[in-house]
Amino acid sequence: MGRTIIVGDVHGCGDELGDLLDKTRYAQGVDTLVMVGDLVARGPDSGLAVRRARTAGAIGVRGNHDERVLIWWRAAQAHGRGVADRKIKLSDRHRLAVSQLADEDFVWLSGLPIVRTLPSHELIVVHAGLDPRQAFDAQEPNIAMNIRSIDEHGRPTRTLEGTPWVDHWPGPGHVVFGHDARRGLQLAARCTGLDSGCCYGRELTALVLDDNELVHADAEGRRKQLVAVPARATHCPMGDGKGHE
Ligand SMILES: [Mn+2]
Repeated sequence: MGRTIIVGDVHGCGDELGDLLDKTRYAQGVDTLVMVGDLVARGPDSGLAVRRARTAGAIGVRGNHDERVLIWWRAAQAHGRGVADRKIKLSDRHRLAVSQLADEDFVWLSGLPIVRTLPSHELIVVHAGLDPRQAFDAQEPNIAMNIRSIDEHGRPTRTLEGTPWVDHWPGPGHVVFGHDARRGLQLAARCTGLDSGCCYGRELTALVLDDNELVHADAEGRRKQLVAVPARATHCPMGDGKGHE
């Protein structure tokens, strides 16, 4: 069997995804390619990003931005694109993303689950994180796609206030996620955060594991399991973290 390559948030950076597949020497049909979600928006070409992942045979989980464009697509499927444009309020970046995506891309995005496991690596993959009050397979989708922290009352929040959710996850399993470019790479004992901010001009990062290999428990060992490529440009300014996305 081949390796498992788990890729952080691509956010429309299709060229950098190509660079990362080259650098890791991804072998389609041999290796397993797993996306942590948020393939669309912010970067220059959401269509290229999803097409690259899709045609490379990737699996993955759904991110909050993927879900946003899927809300538009479901309305377009049900009522037509004109009605969807009127009824579904999209930001400029999501409107650009839906214009770049083909039907095949939407179908592929719509097949992404909220949480998935990679049993041979004892991993759980989710876009934003897990509510520590619930089992990994009983998560509320909006929390799993948006959480960043646990607030002072012990509740999940999408903001950076409180403490990172990774500090609260009791296990079992090791969780690989994205979504939190402001905190960047997170190498906690039971969790690995892979959003290294490619769309903001930083890096696109993958966790690369051999067949049945487990993640290193310590951060130094885990760094050796990471492969990254630099962003080709600063595609988007980073917000203040107070917005809802
Ligand atoms: Mn996200």
